[in-house]
Amino acid sequence: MDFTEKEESLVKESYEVLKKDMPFYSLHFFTQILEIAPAAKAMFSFLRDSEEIPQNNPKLKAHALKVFKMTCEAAIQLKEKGEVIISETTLQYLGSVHLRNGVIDPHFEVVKEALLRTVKEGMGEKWSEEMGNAWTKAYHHLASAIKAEMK
Ligand code: HEM
Ligand code: ISQ
Repeated sequence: MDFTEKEESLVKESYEVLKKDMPFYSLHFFTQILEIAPAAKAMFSFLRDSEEIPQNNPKLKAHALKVFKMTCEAAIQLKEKGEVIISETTLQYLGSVHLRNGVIDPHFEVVKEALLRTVKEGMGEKWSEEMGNAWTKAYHHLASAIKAEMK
């Protein structure tokens, strides 16, 4: 697995942009997920009982930030070690949370697409295909680890 320094910096650079406005990007991320897969709404506790995506919901913001952050950390590990290592406790926890909420493999594609659209939105002119590919690779490794734990 060759993940270049350039790819790592593209992910880091865009993560920094997203981090600056989590209320906006977490909402955007979620809106994209529901646009691609409306049925996903029922899986999220903070969405189930509301008509629309709640603005400024602390859980939504915190979770979305974690997804961005973990993908960015995966990129750093890929560059440094050539693989993504997640602690056993974190993996077990994430595996069980996702299983319990009815997440299945094809959903990971939905979240990937929504994640890419959100990075693209944040980066505007600075977005490039290379940047998208770098996020895709990092996300793929992270998602594979969670999926394997869910088996
Ligand atoms: C919860 C990360 C993929 C649906 C969470 C949490 C994290 C997370 C950090 C919060 C756990 C907690 O602290 O309680 C990730 C990462 C993913 C991923 C890193 C991919 C690499 C997915 C996918 C779906 C999904 C594909 C399906 C649409 C959920 C749901 C919850 C959750 C339903 C529970 C939210 C709640 O009601 O509290 N995820 N997730 N996740 N995730 Fe994911
Ligand atoms: C949890 N898992 C995957 C994607 C998410 C997006 C927003 C909030 C929480 C999430």
